[in-house]
Amino acid sequence: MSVSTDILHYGHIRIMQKAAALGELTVGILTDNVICQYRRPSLVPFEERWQMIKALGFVSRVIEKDTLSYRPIIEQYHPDIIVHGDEWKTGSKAKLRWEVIRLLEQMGGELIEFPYTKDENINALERDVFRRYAIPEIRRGMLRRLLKLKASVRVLEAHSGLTGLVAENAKVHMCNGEEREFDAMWISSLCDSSSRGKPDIELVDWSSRIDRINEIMEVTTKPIIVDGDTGGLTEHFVYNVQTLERLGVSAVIIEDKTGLKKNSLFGTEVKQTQADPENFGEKIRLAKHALKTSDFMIFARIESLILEQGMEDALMRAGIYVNAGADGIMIHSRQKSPDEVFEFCGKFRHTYPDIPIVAIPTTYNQIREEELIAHGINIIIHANHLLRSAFPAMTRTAEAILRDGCSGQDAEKYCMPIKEIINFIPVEGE
Ligand code: SPV
Ligand code: MG
Repeated sequence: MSVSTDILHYGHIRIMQKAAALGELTVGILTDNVICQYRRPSLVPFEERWQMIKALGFVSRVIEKDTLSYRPIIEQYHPDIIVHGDEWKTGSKAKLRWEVIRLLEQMGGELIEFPYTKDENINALERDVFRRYAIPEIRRGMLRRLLKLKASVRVLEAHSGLTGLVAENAKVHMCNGEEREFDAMWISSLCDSSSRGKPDIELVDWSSRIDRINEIMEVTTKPIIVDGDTGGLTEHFVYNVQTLERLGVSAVIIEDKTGLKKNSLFGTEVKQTQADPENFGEKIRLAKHALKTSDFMIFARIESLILEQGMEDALMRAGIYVNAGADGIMIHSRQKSPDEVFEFCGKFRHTYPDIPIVAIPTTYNQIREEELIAHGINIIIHANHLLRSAFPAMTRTAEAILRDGCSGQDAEKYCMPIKEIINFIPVEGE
């Protein structure tokens, strides 16, 4: 059998006892990395999950399972029987199941499936466990864990409770059986400001931004990366990072600009001033010093390519910021091609093989995740897409109502049924 659960309930015990009744039971414990291939990082680390199963008297042997596929284990151990709950007959694990059936046919052996116990108590227990991801102490450290466990972290912007729920729940089933979700959320300054009808110039004050972050955190569980603009005055930033840390935010990214900040996608079309790198490094150093946990991360965002200051400038700044204690570097570009970002990554990686690199591929958005990952990018942020997709839809609907003189014609076609949106919003206690 293979087990990945964080907690053991009578459903698990029951199925393991049934398996043990068939012979000597070996349990494969899924490693933390493998779990991340199909769901969130486990709350209980591998070693503890291992001890938990090993302590069960009816388990003869515990082994490490470091692939989702059963192939290596079947080839190495030649089991007479593989036991599994019958829930994998459909859904994302059905492919794994067929592979097991084929391999057992070839190598001799049998798949025995027991009904998967699901009752109200177990559902409630599993819901309770899941809700732990929202606890600030747990949520805060999740980004660091993801960075350790996954080649890259996939992030989507959220600027309200509703968009937070979209980022939290969006899921697609890929042809290869993989279930894809976003790992984390980005609270973009552009989207936060724009959704309030304000320009992206650090006009929305920190208290309002923190209200928005709270609004999103209240209804979601995924880790949060906050766009901290320039970080403002160092004297203020050292307080603001502590607030974010206490809330359970995982990271803040601040950009090395000073004075009136404008959105980076304007580039040199508007007047923007890059900060003195030593001063910016000092802002990071002092903010890191103010933190109380090692979970919270501060990323330095380099605007040299945006402001056409050249690759050498970007690399020089990266060195200063890393030495000041930055937990990672965000390299921004507004080119259609990723070439300058890739060049930066190659050169930066030469000196800093392990420092996370963040990219926001808004303009070079034809490049697939795999290619960004292959160039050493660890966090990929889709920075404004929920806002940009909602806005044209809203405008189209507003214009349709004006044109038709009622909302029952074209506008209605553009809208989802009220029931669907109501059902999308979870209700506590139901
Ligand atoms: C944001 O999303 O607010 C960003 C990214 O800072 S960008 O708009 O590309 O500058
Ligand atoms: Mg921004």
